[in-house]
Amino acid sequence: MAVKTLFNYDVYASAPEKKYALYMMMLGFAALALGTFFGPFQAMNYGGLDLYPLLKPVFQNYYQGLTLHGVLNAIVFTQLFAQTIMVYLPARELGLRPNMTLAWVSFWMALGGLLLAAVPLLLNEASVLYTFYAPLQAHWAFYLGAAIFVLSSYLSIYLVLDMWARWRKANPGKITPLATFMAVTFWLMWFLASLGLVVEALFLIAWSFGWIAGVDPLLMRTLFWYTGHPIVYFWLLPAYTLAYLTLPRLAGGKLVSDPLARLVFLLFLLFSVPVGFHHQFADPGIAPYWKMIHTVLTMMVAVPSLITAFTIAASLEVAGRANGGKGLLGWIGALPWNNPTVLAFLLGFLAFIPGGAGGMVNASFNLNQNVHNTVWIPGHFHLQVGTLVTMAAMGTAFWLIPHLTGKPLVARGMAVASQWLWFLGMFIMTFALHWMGFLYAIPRRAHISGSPIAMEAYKESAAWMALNIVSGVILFIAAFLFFYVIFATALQNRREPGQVLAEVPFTEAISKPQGSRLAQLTERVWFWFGIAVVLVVLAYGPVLFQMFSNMNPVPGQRLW
Ligand code: HAS
Ligand code: HEM
Ligand code: CU
Repeated sequence: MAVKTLFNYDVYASAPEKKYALYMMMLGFAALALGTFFGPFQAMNYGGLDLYPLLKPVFQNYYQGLTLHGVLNAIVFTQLFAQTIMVYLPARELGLRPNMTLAWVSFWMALGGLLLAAVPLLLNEASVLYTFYAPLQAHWAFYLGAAIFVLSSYLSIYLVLDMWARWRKANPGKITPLATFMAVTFWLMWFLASLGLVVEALFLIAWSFGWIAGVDPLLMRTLFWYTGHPIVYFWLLPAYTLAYLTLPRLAGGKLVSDPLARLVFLLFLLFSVPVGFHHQFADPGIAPYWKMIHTVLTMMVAVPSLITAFTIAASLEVAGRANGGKGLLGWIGALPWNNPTVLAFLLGFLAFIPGGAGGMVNASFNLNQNVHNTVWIPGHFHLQVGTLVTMAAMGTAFWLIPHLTGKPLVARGMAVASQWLWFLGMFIMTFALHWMGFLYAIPRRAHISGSPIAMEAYKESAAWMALNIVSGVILFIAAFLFFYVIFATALQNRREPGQVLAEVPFTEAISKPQGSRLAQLTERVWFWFGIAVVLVVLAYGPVLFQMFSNMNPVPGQRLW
């Protein structure tokens, strides 16, 4: 009884950053819950089953749902998760408290921006999809809300740089601890990457208020993809961070190399941004040699993921062998597959292998002609962001919510089931989408189930369409189980002392940074940031200069 009173007291009094992290993360999961709700409807659409009429009169059409799906999942959930992990982990590692006033300002900015953008989204006044390509024009509140939401991440950048500076002052000459190094390079990458979106937002806001009559669609697309490619690493790197820092330990082993992990994050800082034209191979107005340069740079940015494949697999092998696994592959079975967090990462990484291979197909300039704007593309990225990134977040929530709140995980069996089902559903859906896109050229972003002509044209693909229906049902159940588990965990009244005192499961490294030349080199973060800026200026400067000096503004349109 005494214990209960003690822990009902105030868990956050001695660690206010826990409350901040909890609120950020749960807001992100709330966004994911609503965004994911539309997923099965879209999967049914590609199964030839039009369930959208069921959503009327609340949601008007396919594109309103698809916009909510893309915006809430890919922009809102991902950013909020990054603002949780990439602030909380370095704070814990360094034993420093982030500036709590600014941390809360960032939370309220994110929430305020989200609510402002939500109004036109829910009223069908902003069904412009998460890429908001001009000349599609949304209500100003959408652009303004989105801008405020994204700008809240700039405070997160500051929070981490500030903690890093304080730590360095107190520890001169020491090598930055790994989580902090990852967070610093991550936020610097995001700062450089987000500039395209910031400039685009200025145009779009002015345009939607009527201060300027038109915007140039090609310039808007180019600014969008300047941010739009690196944003996928903004989604991915929190998952990688958790995979390096916590997964080996949770699996019962160690990280094989700390310096290699630093190299990976450094390469992402260098190569994430100057590659955006691989989304614009089909756009006129960009000379092919520029597209070729971005193709080559895209192949470079796959390297850190290949290093990650090696390092994480090797660390898992160390864990499996420590658990008693024998022989060539026996260590795989010896991994703790019944731990829902480990399971989520293992399955997520398995999906990431074909997802990454598909990315190389997309990036291969001429092969891209065959897949661009087909459902192959949602097939690709549901393996990446829909599976690995989302499963890493789901899996992490299973220990992080107890860690932050002191409340034990409820319904562990359901947690495990949700991860198997999510993986299975995504696997089936993405398999079907790849096939339908590559071989039958079925377009993405198409409400085919609402069009008898389209259904007639694509009838050869009926078997694959059936798989989409199956996947939609499985994913719906998976999502239901997952959200039940986390919200029931967070909202229960029970707290346990052991949970409150539990530390972040940071992994020990076998090969350490002390004395490593590689680690010394990566430590010169500002120098590498400068090189990243130069690369961006070289890869984008001349093209952007030309576009800015030859603008062809067009007025807005509403097609929905
Ligand atoms: Fe992509 C389109 C190229 C990675 C997301 N991508 C998209 C879109 C999204 C997206 C959302 O070049 C659509 C945008 C839209 O709406 O139009 N992508 C790539 C390439 C990579 C890549 C080369 N993408 C991602 C990631 C994403 C993401 C990551 C989200 C998180 N993508 C493209 C291109 C397009 C594109 C074109 C435009 C297509 C078009 O025409 O529109 C690379 O970064 C991928 C590198 C990854 C690997 C895999 C490494 C494997 C690992 C797993 C190891 C396994 C282990 C398991 C450890 C090389 C790390 C062990 C397990 C045991 C059980 C033992
Ligand atoms: C688009 C299904 C979860 C991000 C789509 C599409 C389908 C789909 C079929 C293609 C729609 C079209 O092109 O017309 C699902 C299902 C999910 C799910 C069944 C799980 C229940 C997620 C998650 C994320 C995500 C977790 C990211 C975190 C996206 C994005 C698009 C998309 C960014 C593109 C939207 C656009 O083209 O504007 N989804 N999805 N999805 N999905 Fe998902
Ligand atoms: Cu890309």
